[in-house]
Amino acid sequence: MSPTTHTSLASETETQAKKAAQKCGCSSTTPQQIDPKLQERIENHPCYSEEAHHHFARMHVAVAPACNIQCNFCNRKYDCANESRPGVVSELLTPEEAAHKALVIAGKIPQMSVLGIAGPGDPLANPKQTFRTFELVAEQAPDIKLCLSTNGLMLPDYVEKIKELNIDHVTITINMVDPKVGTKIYPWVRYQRKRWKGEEAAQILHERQMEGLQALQEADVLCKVNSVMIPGINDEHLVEVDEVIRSKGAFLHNIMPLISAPEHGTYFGLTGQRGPNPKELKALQDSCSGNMKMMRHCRQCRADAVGLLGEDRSQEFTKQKFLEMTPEYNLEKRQEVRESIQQVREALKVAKAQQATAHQKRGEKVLIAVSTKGGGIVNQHFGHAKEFQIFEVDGVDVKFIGHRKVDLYCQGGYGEAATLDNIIAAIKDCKAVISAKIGDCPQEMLREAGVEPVEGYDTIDKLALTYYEQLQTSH
Ligand code: CLF
Ligand code: SF4
Repeated sequence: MSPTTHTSLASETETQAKKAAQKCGCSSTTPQQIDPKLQERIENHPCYSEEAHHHFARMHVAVAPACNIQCNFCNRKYDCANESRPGVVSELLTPEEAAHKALVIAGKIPQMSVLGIAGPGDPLANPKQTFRTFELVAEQAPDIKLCLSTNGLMLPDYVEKIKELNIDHVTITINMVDPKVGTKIYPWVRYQRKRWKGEEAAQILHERQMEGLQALQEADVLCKVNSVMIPGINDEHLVEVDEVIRSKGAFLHNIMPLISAPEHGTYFGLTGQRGPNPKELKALQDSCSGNMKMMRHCRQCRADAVGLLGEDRSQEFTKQKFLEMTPEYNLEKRQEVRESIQQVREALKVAKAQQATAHQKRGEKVLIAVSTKGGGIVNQHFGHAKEFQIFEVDGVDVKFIGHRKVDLYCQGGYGEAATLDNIIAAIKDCKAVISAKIGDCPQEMLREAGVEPVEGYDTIDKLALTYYEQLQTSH
């Protein structure tokens, strides 16, 4: 998307949001629940702020091939499964190529606010490439936030370096705090030139992760913890993991579902270990949510992901393509785009507050699916959705609880019946699906499946609450 396209999308979104706000005439904004200084640090980070993920994009650069542990949900032919979708292979880059790519994308997608290194192996098992990349990007594009994701084994050795380079966001994948559970997840760990197995291996990893987490807190680096939910192995245990990491200062917990397709050739895939279904995942996230923020909008993206979290633009920027592109990084233009996004966000906040005034009667919670291209607006046709965002609505709050990936229904002018069946299966626990437009055939089939098709083009909050109100009065 060019800067111009983005600006027009922004103003279109802004107009929609402002219009919605004006209709009810309310001007108050939603109060922030976290410390304003902290809020500022996460404000434009699409992973650390759920609200930001509707507006800001991230990019990953695949500069880190080696790994120092083995996870049973990972096949080394593919990218690190701790922060990416299993079965995906990224093109490896040198730090110089990675910095070039960052500058190209910063020009083409000015709402890209974060550069992350998350693989294809473990970034801290490749410290030279990882830190060189961050150095080059920080020198040439100072407004891009730097983000690192690691299994934590080598983290205690690099916290100082992380601080020095102003890497303000670090993710550690922590799947256990009990080495006995760890033996079922990690067959080995390579540490201090030795390969450790069994409980010793899990013990080393656990101690290093805890030490790293503590050191990040002391250094005032924001830390998110990712955990892979593996039913029957660590699902119940993750409640304890959540408590421990919270007590040690983690800012955000992201519990992701295990993906274990046999064709990915992972140990879990080949032994028939299943992943959780959306209901199980939500139940665990709900039971862990306590005082700590829970991330529910993770898309388990690739080690070379580019774009908003719900979109994958990596194929527009393959190595062959981006090396031929001239970087058009322009700080001034990027700031203008940021300001226009800020206006949209303000307008959305006003619209949200206005909805809060208009809807004050809580009722039974229902799930609603929404198709959106981002910006907090229902602005996508049903047939163009590659995912549906799922909201839990109770008449007052419209809470984002996750997403469901689907195959595209509209295939160049006609709809695929089999695809429609799969889409309906993916959202059949929802009372309604709201899209900018829904064709007659899907409307009929959705109704038959008990999912009400609703057309609308406005803020997600407004359409969801209006539908909820209609639902209540029709009962
Ligand atoms: Fe990348 Fe990770 Fe940084 Fe985000 S991803 S390194 S924190 S910029 Fe985000 Fe992607 Fe989920 Fe990761 S959606 S897989 S949590
Ligand atoms: Fe694979 Fe990442 Fe685990 Fe290493 S840390 S084995 S790359 S999932």
